[in-house]
Formats: sequence, C-alpha cells, structure tokens
Amino acid sequence: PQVAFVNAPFSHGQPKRGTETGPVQLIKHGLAQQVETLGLSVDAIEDHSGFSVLENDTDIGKLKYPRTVSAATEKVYQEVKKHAQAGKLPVTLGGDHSLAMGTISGSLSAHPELCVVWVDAHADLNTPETTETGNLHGCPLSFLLGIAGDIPEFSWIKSQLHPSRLVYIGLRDVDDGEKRLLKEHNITAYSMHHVDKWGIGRVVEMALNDVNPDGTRPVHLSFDVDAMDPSVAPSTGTPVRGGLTFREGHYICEALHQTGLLVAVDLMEVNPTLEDERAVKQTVSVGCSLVRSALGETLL
Ligand code: DIR
Ligand code: MN
Ligand code: MN
Ligand code: MN
Repeated sequence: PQVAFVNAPFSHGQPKRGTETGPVQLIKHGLAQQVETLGLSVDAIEDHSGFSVLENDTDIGKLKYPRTVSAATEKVYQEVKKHAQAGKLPVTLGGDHSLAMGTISGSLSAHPELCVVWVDAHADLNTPETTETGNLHGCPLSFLLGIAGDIPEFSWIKSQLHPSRLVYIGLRDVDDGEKRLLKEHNITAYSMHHVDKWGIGRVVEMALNDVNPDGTRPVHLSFDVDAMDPSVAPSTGTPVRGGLTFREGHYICEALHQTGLLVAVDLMEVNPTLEDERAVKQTVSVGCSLVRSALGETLL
C-alpha cells in the first residue's frame, strides 16, 4: 500500500524537551527515500505545526499538560484516520508515546477488528489514578482500553480497544499499579525475561497467536525506541538497561511485516537532543531501520 508519514513533533506527554525534533531528524536521515527504495510509494510529507502548548493548561489531578496532550493526540488521530480510511499505511514518527492515543484511535476507526503489538520497556498503562509521574506518555493504553475513567478533556477518544487485542513485547520497567492492571484485565505481556527464556522468534509467534489466533485481524505496531537496549538506542527520554538487541528489535518488525497484516506503524520516543552526537546518529539510524524492516526490508 501507499505509505503516509505522519510527523508528530510533540514532547509534552513527558518532561524532557527534544522528542519533538525526532520526526525531522528521522526524515533528514533519509527515511522517506529509503522506504521508496523498498518499492513503496510515499505520500508527500505534510508539515504539522499545530502541536503547540496550550496556555493555562493546569494539571488535572496528577496529569500534566492534559489539554495540550489531548489536542496534539486528537490531531494525530484525525491524520491517521484520514490515511487509514483512504487505505494507506500511516507511519507515525514521534514525538512521545502519548501520541499513540491518536494513532491507535485512528487505526481503530478504519479497522475495528484491530489488534495492537506494543513494543516498549514500559507498559504505558497507567490510569490518571495509578500514575506516579503524571506524565501522559505513561498512560495512553488506559485511555484506549477505556479504563482511564471519565476525563471530559479526553472525551474525543471513543474507540475502545479490548484488552484481549493488546500484547506487549520487551517490558522491563513496569509500575506496581500497572502490574495490577495487567493482571486485572488479563493482558498478555512478554517481558525481557520471556525473550531471554524463549527467544524472540517464539515470543513473536506466541504474541501474534494470543491477539490474532486466526491471522485475520489487522495489526498496529506501536514501537517505543526505548524497548531497544540503551547501547543500541541511547537517545531516548527513559532508557532502561537490559533491552532488546539490535536484531531482536528488527526481528519483531520483520516478522510483523511477514504477516501481511500490518496497517499502521508508530516509531516513538526518539530524542535527538539527548546524549552525544554519535549516540543521536545511532538512535536515528536504528529508528529508520526499524521502520524499514516493518515495511518489508529483508536481509536476503
Ligand atoms: C512510568 C514511565 N511508568 C510513567 N513510563 C514511560 O511515567 O508512568 N513510558 N517512560 O515510556
Ligand atoms: Mn498526512
Ligand atoms: Mn518506554
Ligand atoms: Mn512508551
């Protein structure tokens, strides 16, 4: 299908500025041309300037920048929805992971049977009650699953993802409240322990079998670059040691491409203002190659 990049220069779902420069750096690195080299046609990249910080955006309970995050994620929702409904494959370049409220809502609007593979060091499942930080990039899934409670500022999120349609790979830094929620809602999660135990090949196979046993559901891949080990992708806001190797991360993307069911990809949390120049280049380069793998680049 036609690929449509959705540039989402946004960082207020977490406290470190710089993530908003992720998309432009990924594109500068040549991502769009690289994807065309795979034989895919790519939409002209639109300029998105509307990710501004709202004035007087006071906390709602513990949540920081709630209206700013809601406005940015709703904009991304409209964008992803437009492309998905036109039969295109939206590739959203973040930006922080709160944006997945928008990308997954957009995918659900075109593909109600959607399942989600969430690759991350973190579960991003906190509710406005359980969040310890108030950072909304730690909360998108609670909104998407409909367990965040009623927050009028986020009432545009109507699509609800059933917990049985979500699977995680790569977890290793999960809050106590999130551990309770995972159990309570019976959500399947493959942590780094499982990757060590079974290897990435079996983990991906099991993950897909859990959320998509008949192989009929469209798949949305939401990839937080901090799923990768910090030695592989250092320039990200919340690095956690013990992550995916270069190959494990790419294997996930390759295997999801091979299903023929991928309908959307998110590549989030690249922060080109963190660490030294070499680290930034490495992280941006890994971000590009993960996306290429998800779009069909093969080793042979
Ligand atoms: C933590 C960190 N669980 C939080 N989350 C991060 O703020 O809720 N997500 N870093 O990517
Ligand atoms: Mn667009
Ligand atoms: Mn993360
Ligand atoms: Mn994340």
